[in-house]
Amino acid sequence: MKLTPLAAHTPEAVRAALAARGWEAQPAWFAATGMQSLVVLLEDVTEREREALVRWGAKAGADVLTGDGWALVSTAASRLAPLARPDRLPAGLENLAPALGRFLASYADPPRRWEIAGRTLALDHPVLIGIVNVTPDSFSDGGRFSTADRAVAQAERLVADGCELLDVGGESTRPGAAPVAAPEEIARVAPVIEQLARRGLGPVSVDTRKAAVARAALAAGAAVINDVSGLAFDPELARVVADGGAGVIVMHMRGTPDTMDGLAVYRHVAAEVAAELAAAAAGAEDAGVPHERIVVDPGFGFAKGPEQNFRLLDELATVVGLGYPVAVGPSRKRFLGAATGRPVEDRDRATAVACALAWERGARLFRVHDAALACEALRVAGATTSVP
Ligand code: PMM
Repeated sequence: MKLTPLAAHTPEAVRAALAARGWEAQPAWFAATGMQSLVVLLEDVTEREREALVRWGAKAGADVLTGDGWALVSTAASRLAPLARPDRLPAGLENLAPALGRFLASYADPPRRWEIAGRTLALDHPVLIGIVNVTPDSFSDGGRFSTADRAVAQAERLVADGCELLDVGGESTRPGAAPVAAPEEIARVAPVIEQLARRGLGPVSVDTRKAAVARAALAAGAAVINDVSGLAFDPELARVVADGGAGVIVMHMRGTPDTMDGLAVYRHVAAEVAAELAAAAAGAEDAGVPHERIVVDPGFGFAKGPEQNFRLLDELATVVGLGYPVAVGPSRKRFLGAATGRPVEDRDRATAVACALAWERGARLFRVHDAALACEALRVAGATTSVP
């Protein structure tokens, strides 16, 4: 007998091993995803549920670690699947089925498209979102593109370098940045969005937390609202997205740019960010935004310190497990400087590496200042992944 350990970080190695032995593509992919080992963390577990889980684990051959109110379950996806089926559920585990069912469905068939106003973006390859700042005080390009003409020139360069969405922002969200009133923010972004639409550059997203700005941006031709407050800052914003048929990026943060640094306290950052994002996305759906228009973003640098950002980057699959496409925006951020020692103007290589790592963990959209380097990194990362 000859033994070869396979690479088990994705189902790919098992799929390829089966394909090499004559299996057709689809059955090989389903068998490979079924064999993939998954770990789920269960919280708010009652004593009765905990006992039922331990009994089930012993019978099913799954590893179950438990403590007060929680359980960690590790087993193959195919073993976990019966727990999501009401007709095959062991007694006592009825509450587990809906959430587990949603997770397993999106794990086996991840979202492949994002519906935005007027079109669909395919997510079978890395999608670059180019940053077009029209703020005089953005931390990273310091107002160099503060006029509409300069913003348009920057947008042209971003599109030439491979961006499929242009994110126009008129309010800096760095800590301590001066707040911008809605009329001023509209005066900054609307003319730029109009010009981009007129020149066929885009689609365009608007980076705003305000319903009034979102409404004006959609009227000017924007197709996506990118809200760093996760629809928490302005209670009207979710309705504007729903009524406008727009796509939305729901980003995670806590508090406001002024208070967020003091709120970067987590016991388990990936689980907490995922739970808070799930609640924000559910709020969007309750306000009438269809599931297929929603993208979530862990919000690197927002209410997170360097270590928390790196933990979150490593555990990004936890956010991907929510079942929405995931966008990330590590571009030029402080945590990349903490790892490389590089100043803000010299972090595009680090950004490109972070994007490639995020792709490997399931992110599909990448918000960047410099698209050329990120595009190259993501081409390499994308070439290692093949999903039928
Ligand atoms: N970061 C910034 C602004 N907007 N939007 C999303 N979706 N994700 C981010 O990480 C994000 C964002 C801050 O960076 P900037 O001032 O360089 O634009």
